[in-house]
Amino acid sequence: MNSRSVHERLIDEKPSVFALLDPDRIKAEEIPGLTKFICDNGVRAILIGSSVLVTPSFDSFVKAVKDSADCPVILFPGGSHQVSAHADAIFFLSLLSGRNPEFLIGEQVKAVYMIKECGIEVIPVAYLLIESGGVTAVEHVSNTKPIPRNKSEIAVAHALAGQYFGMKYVYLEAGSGALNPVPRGMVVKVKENISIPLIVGGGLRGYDEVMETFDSGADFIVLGSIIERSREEFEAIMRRLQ
Ligand code: 1GP
Repeated sequence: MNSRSVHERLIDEKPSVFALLDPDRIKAEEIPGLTKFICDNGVRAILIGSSVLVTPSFDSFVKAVKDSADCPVILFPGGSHQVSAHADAIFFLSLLSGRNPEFLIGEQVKAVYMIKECGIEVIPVAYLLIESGGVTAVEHVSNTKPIPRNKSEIAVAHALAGQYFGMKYVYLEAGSGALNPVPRGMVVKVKENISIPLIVGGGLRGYDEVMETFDSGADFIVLGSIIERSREEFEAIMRRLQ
């Protein structure tokens, strides 16, 4: 049992990589091997979540990951139905970039009793969706407009609002499988203006993009689709980062 909070353990080791596992895209029998593979490659934490979630076995998915993981397992929920006591913590997201009250506060209120009952650590995160060249699942499901790619000042304003609300991280999200990742210039501007850690994810496909994102100021980057697409590519990126 680790007495330090998940948040304290995360910020100890920046920059680093979070791996995202989507229960809708991974078969139950793959979970132990995949989790071990991800951990052996040095990720800092495993995030679990889905924009939609069609699988009925979310709780057992989280348990199976936790049973095989030697790093923190953090829920990254697409809605109030994605809560499990088997995780170490939950990113308590508010989609600040949008103006849909359901994703700003509605889903969160629906989830709180369950989160309290679970007793897992709650990590508030300012979640900002950035336009990435096509309609992403987050945009469609949340029914919100992403922040335009060329409007860094708008991203900065939302990131600062999250910081002033007391949120622990800002997450710049291009969307899973995004055509284009968050623009470098936007990452630079947001990082220059906030004093809380910055997470960047969505559409990161290779080592060069990952390094550019770190060099621009990301404290953490998130890799999801690449793990599903090619374990070799994921492994190659992680090896070069070490
Ligand atoms: C999505 O940022 C994450 O929420 C990861 O995106 O699947 O494109 O790596 P990818």
